Amino acid sequence: MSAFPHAKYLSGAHEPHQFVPDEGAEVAFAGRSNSGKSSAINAIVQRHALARTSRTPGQTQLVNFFELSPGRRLVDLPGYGYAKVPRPLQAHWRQLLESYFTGRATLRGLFVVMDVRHPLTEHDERMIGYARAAGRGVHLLLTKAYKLGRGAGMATLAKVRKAVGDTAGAQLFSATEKTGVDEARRVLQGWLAR
Ligand SMILES: Nc1nc2c(ncn2[C@@H]2O[C@H](COP(=O)(O)OP(=O)(O)OP(=O)(O)O)[C@@H](O)[C@H]2O)c(=O)[nH]1
Ligand SMILES: [Mg+2]
Repeated sequence: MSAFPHAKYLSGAHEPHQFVPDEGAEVAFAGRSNSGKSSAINAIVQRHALARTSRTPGQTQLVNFFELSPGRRLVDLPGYGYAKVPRPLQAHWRQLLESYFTGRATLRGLFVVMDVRHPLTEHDERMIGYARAAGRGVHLLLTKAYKLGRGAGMATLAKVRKAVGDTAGAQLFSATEKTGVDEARRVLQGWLAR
């Protein structure tokens, strides 16, 4: 049974004026394209295909809003850092993300989703910076944890924790192996309960 049996897709925004009304509480997922944001959302919500996933990078091209329960939302942000996206579109997404972070009063926390093999890119650091500047919680998901093996995964986690200090939480995560899903869900529920 899902912790969020009534979760549903609301809408996708290409421009800030299309964001759903800024009421209630919201938690967002940011990360490099193909890092596993949409897969993480589905694992945490325990719904197979709530957010659309793809092998092809650049799948999530809109700011996608999901309702977990009345007034409680998740937001799947467009992935960044995918070189094949045309530059004008990349610039547009960057502006869209900036206006999301600066303007969104109901944003409680941000998950930054990073492939455990490529953590803390410059774009990831920028997202963490936006969220911290806006006074929001940040939690890092190091995804595809099994691709690195347990020892190396733990070593990466220790390095990432050291790098971010007390500005963000961090954990290993695997949507396919269901590692760290309960831990991430607790963080989400903690943010939404406040
Ligand atoms: N092995 C493994 N593969 C994963 C995991 N999470 C996601 N994937 C795979 O990685 C690919 C990308 O996953 P998505 O969830 O679509 O990634 P995304 O970050 O939403 O990508 P964009 O929407 O393009 O930004 C898919 O082929 C997933 O099946 C994981 O935990 N382990
Ligand atoms: Mg996606």
